[in-house]
Amino acid sequence: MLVYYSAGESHGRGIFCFLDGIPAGLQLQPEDINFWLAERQKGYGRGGRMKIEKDEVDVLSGMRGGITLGSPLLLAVWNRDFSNWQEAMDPWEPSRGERAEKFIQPRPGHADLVGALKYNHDDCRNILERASARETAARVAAGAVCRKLLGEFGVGVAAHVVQIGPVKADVDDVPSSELVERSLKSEVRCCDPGASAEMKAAIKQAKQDKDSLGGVVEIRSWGLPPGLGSHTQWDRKLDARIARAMMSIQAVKGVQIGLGFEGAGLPGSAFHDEIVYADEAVAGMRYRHISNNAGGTEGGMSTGEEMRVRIVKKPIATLMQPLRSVNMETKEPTVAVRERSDTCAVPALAIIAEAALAIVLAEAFIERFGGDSVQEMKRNYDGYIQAIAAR
Ligand code: EPS
Repeated sequence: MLVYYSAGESHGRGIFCFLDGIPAGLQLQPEDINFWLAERQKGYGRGGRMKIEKDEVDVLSGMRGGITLGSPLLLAVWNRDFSNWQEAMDPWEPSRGERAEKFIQPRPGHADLVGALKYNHDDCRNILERASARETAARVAAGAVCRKLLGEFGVGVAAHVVQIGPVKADVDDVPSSELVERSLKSEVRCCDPGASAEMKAAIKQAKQDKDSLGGVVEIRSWGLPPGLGSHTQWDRKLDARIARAMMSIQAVKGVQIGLGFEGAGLPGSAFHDEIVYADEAVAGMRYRHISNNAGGTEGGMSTGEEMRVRIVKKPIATLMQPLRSVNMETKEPTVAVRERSDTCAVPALAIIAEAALAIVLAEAFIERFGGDSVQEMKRNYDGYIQAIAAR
């Protein structure tokens, strides 16, 4: 069992991550986590907040001498901006200071309105602080640990941006082995240099127009053995678990695996991936598919083929030219609150979604090859691979 939870408010003390179930003996360096935290902060289209923060992990429990202990990991990413919000965010004293003003003009598309009603708050800040995508720092920290565990088994995970606003990239043929290097070079995390330049221009234009942009990210994973997840129950299906993890990322509105929605227009004979028996085994598998429209899962289990997932993020809800709203005190028509924000956070989504996939895959690995230590997991993994290779 792998349990991931987070805590923390956007302008509170910090963002915290509880990760229980990582086996003992996983070697970690601060850079294994800090590299991804820093990457998440980058990307063209971010606002002023990222100039304030310099996210770094503080390991509060679960490690000693550079290895995991098998006990719960508690990871903290402290908010530098807290020093500016201390009086407004004090846990004991009533909110005071220049940032204490009540937030009563909910933004369309944000959690402000429904959250304030549901939790009976008269200040939408009590909702937005936790709804904020700042929470994704925790996900990236947890994902970095999970990515390291997957790496022990030769599994890689990478993501790249394939669309921002109306600009689509031509990247279907980019091999996964090049994805990390090529996407990290681009300010919008896109492997197509021509599209990258157009995406940047689209973000610049949106900023000038006081608007925001969404987009599409593709996440891939390779080196997976067949048989992660299970067909036997709805909540054991790997694809269902991936979809849930992706939809839980702030502002994500859709997920597809493999051809997904594009598959609707194809007949079965063109959609399904034919099976061959190959000379060479990959992760123990000699049965291969000659295409991969399924995107790496069949029957809720990994097939051994590359995993391909796409997700769509809606445009950011905070607009510098705000949409119509209602004053929650007077009930009079007004416009939504205008807060400092990003114009586009799709490049950051690539890093976050990669982490989300790593968490789900690590969970499935631990479930399938479970052991108290990495060494024990490896013995279990090797036994399974040998059995599959003999089939
Ligand atoms: C966010 C609003 C902005 C973003 C923030 C998410 O923060 P602020 O309100 O402080 O300007 O920068 O993202 C992060 C802080 C982050 O670390 O990704 C929102 O409302 O969701």
